[in-house]
Amino acid sequence: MKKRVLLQVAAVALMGGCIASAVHAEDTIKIGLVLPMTGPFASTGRQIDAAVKLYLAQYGDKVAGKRVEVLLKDDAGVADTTRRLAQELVVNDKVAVLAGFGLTPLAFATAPIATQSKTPMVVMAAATSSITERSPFIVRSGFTLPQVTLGVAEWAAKNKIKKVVTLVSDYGPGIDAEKTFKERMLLNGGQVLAELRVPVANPDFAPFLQRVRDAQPEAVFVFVPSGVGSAFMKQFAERGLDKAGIRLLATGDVVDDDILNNMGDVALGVISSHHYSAAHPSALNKKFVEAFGKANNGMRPNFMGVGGYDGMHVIVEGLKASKGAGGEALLNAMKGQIFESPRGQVLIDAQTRDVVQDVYIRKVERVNGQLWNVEFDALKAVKDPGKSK
Ligand code: VNL
Repeated sequence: MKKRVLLQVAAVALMGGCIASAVHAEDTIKIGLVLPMTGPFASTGRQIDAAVKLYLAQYGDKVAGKRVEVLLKDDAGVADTTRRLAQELVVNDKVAVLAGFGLTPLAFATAPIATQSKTPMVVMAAATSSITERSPFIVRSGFTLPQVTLGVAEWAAKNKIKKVVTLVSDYGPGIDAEKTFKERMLLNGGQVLAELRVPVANPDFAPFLQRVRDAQPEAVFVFVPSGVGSAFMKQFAERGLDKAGIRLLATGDVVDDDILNNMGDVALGVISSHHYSAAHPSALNKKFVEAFGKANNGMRPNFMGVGGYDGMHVIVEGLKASKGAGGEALLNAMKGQIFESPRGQVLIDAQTRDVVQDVYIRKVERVNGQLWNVEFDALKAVKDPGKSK
């Protein structure tokens, strides 16, 4: 008797579960969000996850009468894991769109899955120029390294800096940055004394900084991925490069807003160019920075957070236009979108599926006791120059 009742209860519970999940599946649109939530690039995952949550909290999670559900997966920054998770999200969870992708190798590894399954893939972080060429289903909501490097290279020329050394992380985005900076330098009559490439995993900057010193340039141009700037700046100061009269020029990745405020005086005066600063003086950005901080224990959004926030905007507006459909309908609805982001005006170029945006020249300054990248000049509506060659 007891056993039978138990079995009945179990059967009813099972049926109920099936019905609930069937109803659930019909009423939801799933977004597969794959990010490095652990490992050396966890700050990128943390920023994007927080921004995606903030977007849905601010604008609601209802689209075309359905609820948007984000399935967050941690790839720990390992490409094989990203690929496997993306495959499972497409095959088992039937997501309408894949999103995230904290690093270039992770985006490269997933591109064939997007193509084969015709699933749109929104790259929120990874920034090597060629990523969007790996699949016609890739749309980028962040930036490219050639795009942001142009600004600081032009600043160097304008400020009569002729002799530089470049120092970059030895993989896609670093090589893009190195190439762009060098080309601009040469075009403007400058000279690159040495091109140094530092391993991505557990970088020890000391021997490279010694080589920078030995070359006696007027400036060193640096790219390291988001989060790594802290270790770099510490060694830059320890080696006394800040006191040796060698100017530090960088992309905004090095002085990223997630870590800038803890860098100390060594960061003061660093010139960088980037598409986003938390100090961007627009009303929309002020609201964004405040709401982001409020929801996340005072955390300051960085450019990764903005890539995630705008990526959600592109997805949600795309889903509205596609009436909740994924696949090619969603892809087409994401192309050509124009909107105001916390970074300024952005356009998703329908041809390249990359972002066209302003790139700002900034200087690290202390304002009200905190360090900020203060924007003082801008290149308007910059397209990724990496693909025109
Ligand atoms: C990449 C580019 C990653 C720029 C970054 O931080 C970054 C990439 C994690 O393409 O791997 O700041």
